[in-house]
Amino acid sequence: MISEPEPNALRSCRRDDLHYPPQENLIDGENDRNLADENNDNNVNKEDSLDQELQADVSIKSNPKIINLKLSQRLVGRILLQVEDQGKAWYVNPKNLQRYYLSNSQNAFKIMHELSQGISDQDLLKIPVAVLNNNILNDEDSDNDGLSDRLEKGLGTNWQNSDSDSDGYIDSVEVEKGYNPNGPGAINFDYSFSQKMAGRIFLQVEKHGEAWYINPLDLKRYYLGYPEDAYLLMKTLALGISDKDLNQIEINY
Ligand SMILES: [Ca+2]
Ligand SMILES: [Ca+2]
Ligand SMILES: [Ca+2]
Repeated sequence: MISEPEPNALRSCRRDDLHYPPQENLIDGENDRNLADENNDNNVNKEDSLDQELQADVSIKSNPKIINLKLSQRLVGRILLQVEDQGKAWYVNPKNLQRYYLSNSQNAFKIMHELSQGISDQDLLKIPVAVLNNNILNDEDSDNDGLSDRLEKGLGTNWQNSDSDSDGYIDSVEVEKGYNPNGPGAINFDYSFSQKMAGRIFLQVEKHGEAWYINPLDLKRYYLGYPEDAYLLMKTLALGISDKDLNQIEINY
C-alpha cells in the first residue's frame, strides 16, 4: 500500500507530474547484478559495515527473496514513511536502489550529505527551485517576499530586501516564474536534465556546499539548508508505504 502526501502539503506536487528517469540511469550499470550474489556479499561485510545503533532502531529487514527491483525503481529517490511503524522515514538512493533509514533530523542530514554529489552552479541553474510554504519549514521571512530566510541564503538573494536586484519584481515571483532574482533575464531550465537527476542530492561545490534535493514528483530542487529543514522536508514530501512493500526494497546498513 502506498499513499501520496496530503494534497495541500505542497504548492506544486501533483501526481500528474510523476516522472522517473530512464532505467539506464538508475543504478549505474548494475542492472544485471545477481541479487543472490549481492546478498552474499552483504553478509560477508555485514559485521564491518553494520551501524549497531542504527540496527537497534530498525524494526524490519528486507528478505532478499522478495526484493522487487521494479518497485525500487518506481520509488527511486523518494522518501518513504513507514505508516505501520511510527512513520519511520527512508530514502531510496537512486545510485543503488537501496533504502537508507533516516532516524532523526541529524541522521537524515548526515546521510543525505554522505549520499550527495557535487554539482556546478551552471548545472544547478538548469533545475527549477521549489518554494515551500514558510510555515512548513518553521522559518522566518524577514523581508516578506515569499522566500524564507534560509532559502534566500541558499539562493544567494538578499534576505533583508524583498527585491534583491531592484527590478520591480519581488524575489519569490522571479524564482517561481523562472527569472533570475539576482540580476537580469530569464533562466533556461533543462527539464530533461532535471528528470535525469530526479531523487538525487547535490552539493554546490562552487559555493559553500549548499545541499539540494531533486524531488522526483515535480523535478524541482528543494533546499536542504539545515538539519531540521532537511527532516521536515523529508516528512513533507514523503510517500506512505506499508511494511509489506517496504520489505521489497533492499535495505542499506
Ligand atoms: Ca524573504
Ligand atoms: Ca529577499
Ligand atoms: Ca527582483
